[in-house]
Formats: sequence, structure tokens, C-alpha cells
Amino acid sequence: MGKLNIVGLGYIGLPTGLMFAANGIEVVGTDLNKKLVDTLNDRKLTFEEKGLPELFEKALAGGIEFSDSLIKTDRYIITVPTPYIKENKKIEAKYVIAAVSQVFDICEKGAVVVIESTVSPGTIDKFVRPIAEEKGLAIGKDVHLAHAPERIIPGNMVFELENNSRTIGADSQEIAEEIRTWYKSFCKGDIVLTDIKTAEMSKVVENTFRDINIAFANELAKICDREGMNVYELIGIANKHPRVNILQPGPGVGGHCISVDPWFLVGDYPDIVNIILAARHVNDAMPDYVIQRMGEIMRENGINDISEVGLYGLTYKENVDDLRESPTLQMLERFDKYFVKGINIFDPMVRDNRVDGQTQDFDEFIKKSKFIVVLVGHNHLKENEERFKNKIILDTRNIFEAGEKVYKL
Ligand code: SAJ
Repeated sequence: MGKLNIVGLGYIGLPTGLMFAANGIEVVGTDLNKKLVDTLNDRKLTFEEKGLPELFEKALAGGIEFSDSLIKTDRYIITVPTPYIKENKKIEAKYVIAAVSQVFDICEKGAVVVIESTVSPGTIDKFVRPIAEEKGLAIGKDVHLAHAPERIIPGNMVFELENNSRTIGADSQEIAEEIRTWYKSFCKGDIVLTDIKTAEMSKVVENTFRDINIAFANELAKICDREGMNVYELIGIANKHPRVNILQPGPGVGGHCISVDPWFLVGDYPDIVNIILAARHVNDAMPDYVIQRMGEIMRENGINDISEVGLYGLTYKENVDDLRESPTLQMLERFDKYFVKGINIFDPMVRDNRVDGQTQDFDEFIKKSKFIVVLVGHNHLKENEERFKNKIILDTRNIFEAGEKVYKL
């Protein structure tokens, strides 16, 4: 077999390519972004992730190559991004379509093309298969298509790449089994084989399940607030039941996946969905709820000056540097409407200033902020808990011990 070509070296493609290369597979990683490829060729990583530096070293020792142009081979994995369009709540499959199209133009006859990028169910039938037809290629003979949706969680990607089970959807058992042997080079989990459409749907269903579970936790937080009860204690108790596993409330659901994928089901089955849509509404309303709680706490403590308020955390969750759909950004958008200027913002994971009011200086942030809203529970926060002493805190991530001036969601 020829080299395995990983097309798209972002959050999924890079760790995946490195993992194959570290486990004896000959890999070329391709990305059209020359700067990104140059950085990797300079032996520098392009984002922060636990365990990635060590994996990078192993992959380099295993001979991984990086290229800014597509080379001809007989096996490809497509890991290009699928940008989210807020206005119509859809993801854009154009990069997947463009990548597959370029691959079909140059690949060996009989090549296998696996799409890992998340696509909305039906995308491969509707938009990818026709590309082969347009190019006069017979699927199943000239080229083989498959879908192996990625499942790794940012913050624990390297561990999950090795240990999660996987799904491979293909048109034939034989091709699915061949692809399974590629992934078996590093994957210790079960690798389940199915058809392409079921693989597409399973990915969206997994993320939707998590969205609904978090929405339930967020709704419980509001009920507990009204009743003067501790939602974390309540969830802790309920979760002792062997068949209950409620997730944690938070300031909203961010990231490129969980807040996006349920919309595909809403869009495709508007006459059927109820809880899926309700969960989206509950989670999308959480940044507003946090703003409302901020207002209450400021009034209660006589804080009138917004420059005495600090927001800790800009990323969509702890210990990642990804800002996509982050609850903090959603709050800032809503603040803009009310002309709230002068608020202090700090995030140790975001090393360049991305929004007004952001500082890189933690000491300055702490000094200026009398009232701090904790929106992300980075390890940095846990290591610096004593710096928050004597502050009024709205702790949306349940990091701090309960106290007189520590408010929870
Ligand atoms: N969140 C809560 N409460 C929780 C857990 C999460 O409010 O108890 C929030 C987070 O703070 C964050 C959002 O939800 O804003 C999403 O974070 P996450 O850690 O739940 O998930 P992602 O988006 O980082 O990764 C998910 C994972 N999907 C599932 O667990 C079903 C991952 O396995 C997928 O690979 C990834 O989506 C993806 O790429 O689809």
C-alpha cells in the first residue's frame, strides 16, 4: 500500500496523522496553508493539546512528511474543517467537497478515500458521490468512499485516539475491513462497521445526546437557584443511581461540535424534533442567564462600575485554546448591545488579545476586578485559587468552595 495522505492538518487531522506515523504507517500530511506546513516542517506544533508534543516527536521519528500540495497515492483521509454558518445553522461542506474533488483528480485507480470531517447526514450521498460521477469515476471500482467520523475530545485527544471505539461506514464490507486494518495500527477500541449514512447519523446523534444531557443539567441549575438548593449536590446524589448520569451545568455549550450538530436534525426533521430543539434553546440561553445573574450580584454588592468586573475564560472549555462558539464570546456579543465597555477579560490559554478589554497580565486582571465571573475552569485557575481570595465570584464551573461571596449558577 502507498502512503496514507491526511488531507487537512487542523485539530483532528494533525493528531490523527501523527498517531498513524508514530505507529509504523507511512504518512504524508497535507494542508494548503503553506505557513502551517512550514511551521510543522520546522518541527513546531500549531496548537496546544495534552500529549501532542510527545506524539509529534514519535511521528517525526517515524518519518512523517508535511506537504502543501496534494500527492498521488492510493489512500486518503479527509480531515478538513466544516465551518459553521450561524445565520442558517448549517455547516459548510465546501472544503470537504473541494478536498475530495482534488483527490479524485489525482489518486491511483482503486484508491480509498475516507472522510473523517463531520458532515450533516446525507452529505456524502447528496454532494460527494456526484463528484465521482462528474469526473467519470465509478464508485466501488475506480474509487472507494467511506466515512469514519472523528470522536476525540479536545483536551484529551491523544488518549482518546488510542482508546475510543470507532465507526467506519463504507459501501462494502471488504473496504470497511481494509480501513479497519489502518486504524487498528493504533486504536485499541472496538471498530464497528456499518454503512455510510448510519456512520454520518451516529456522529450527529452522539453530540446531540450530550447537548440534551447538558441542557437538562442547565435547567436543573435554574430550578435549584429558585429553590435555594445546590444543583451540584443534587446531581451528585442523583448520579449515585446506577442508571443516572447527568452532566454538569455551565455558562452555555460552546465548541464547534455539540452546539452545531443538533441543528442538522432540527433542519432535516422539523416536524419530528422536540427535545432536540428545546435543548438547543436551553443551552443557547445560558449566556443570557449568566448576564442576568451578574446583574443581580452586582446590585446586591453595590458594584456599579463595569471596570471593576472581570471575566475569567474566553475559550469554549477548560485547557484548550479554541474560542469557537464560546459562551464568553456570546456574552460579549450581547454586552455590545448594551454598550458595556471597560470590562476586564483574562484567559491564560489565549496568548494574543482577541477582544476589547482582554489583558495578558493576570496580576493586572486580579487587581482591577473586584467581581470575577469564572466562565472556564482552566488548570491555571485551580493553581491560582488563592489569588481570588476576597473577591466576589460568580463561579459558573463549580471550582470554588461555597462561601459568602462565592455565587454559583
Ligand atoms: N459542557 C458543559 N457541561 C458538561 C460538559 C460540557 O456545560 O458537563 C460544555 C463545555 O464547557 C463546552 C461544551 O459543553 O462549552 C462542549 O464541550 P464538551 O467537552 O462536551 O465537548 P467537545 O465539543 O469538546 O467535544 C465533543 C465530544 N462529543 C461527545 O462527547 C459526544 C467529542 O467526543 C467529539 O469528538 C467532538 O464533540 C466533535 O468533534 O464532534
